Amino acid sequence: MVDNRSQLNSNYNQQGYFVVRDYFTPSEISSLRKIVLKFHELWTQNNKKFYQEEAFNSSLITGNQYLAFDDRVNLFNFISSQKIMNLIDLVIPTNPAFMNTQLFFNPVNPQQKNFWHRDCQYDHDVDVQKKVIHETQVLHLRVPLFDELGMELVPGTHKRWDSEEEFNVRQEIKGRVSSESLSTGKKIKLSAGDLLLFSADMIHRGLYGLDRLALDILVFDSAADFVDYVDDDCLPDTSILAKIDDPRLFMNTIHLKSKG
Ligand SMILES: O=C(O)CCC(=O)C(=O)O
Repeated sequence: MVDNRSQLNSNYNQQGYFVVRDYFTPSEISSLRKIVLKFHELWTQNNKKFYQEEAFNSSLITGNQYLAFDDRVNLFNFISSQKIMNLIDLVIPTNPAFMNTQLFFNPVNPQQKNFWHRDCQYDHDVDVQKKVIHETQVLHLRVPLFDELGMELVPGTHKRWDSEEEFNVRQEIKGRVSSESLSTGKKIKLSAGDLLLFSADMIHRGLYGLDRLALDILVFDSAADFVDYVDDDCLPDTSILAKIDDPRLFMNTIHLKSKG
């Protein structure tokens, strides 16, 4: 595992992502899938119009709007399990902090297209994006609950700026659109049981199709200024914290919030 860990670390540093195949047992995935499907059914009923017309993800899966106490405890324990923490610690060795969860599914409209982006482009204009990609980044840990076509990533773009082709497509300029293919894109097919960790600020897009339902866990480095992005509702309260085996991922966020 030591060699494997340094290999994963060097994959992340060089490429901006790594995949661990068959990381979870069928029984771990089946328990997680049951909880997440409960959330998804209630969420889609409550967001009918948005779901029918344009949605491709939901968030705050750990919140208290849709899941009951025991399911939330189990979900928090999955997110902060030894298996997940081992991977987070590899990339963020000091005080990693929980940001949120998102659930990615297929849009109802089969004509709806996916789109290349860096997550930071929704918060910053181009000049700032050029800077933030060299600073601390948010991580996504994707846990597919069914086999899926996965993600398409542009390796190395967590640390480098766009080529002209990438920039024109991602920004939809010079007649290009963000759903076009990129010559530098790398498709990563995923099966239930695999885990994909990637930098949210690298150029990426989801691949729609099959029965995709993927839980993304978002984490950040406590040294970076991301705490304002965290919604209180996705954090455990004291009664849940008492039932989490290793709550440090959540405690780091709660601590940052208290410093406000
Ligand atoms: O899977 C998708 O549809 C997009 C995923 C994505 O953009 C992300 O995880 O940041």
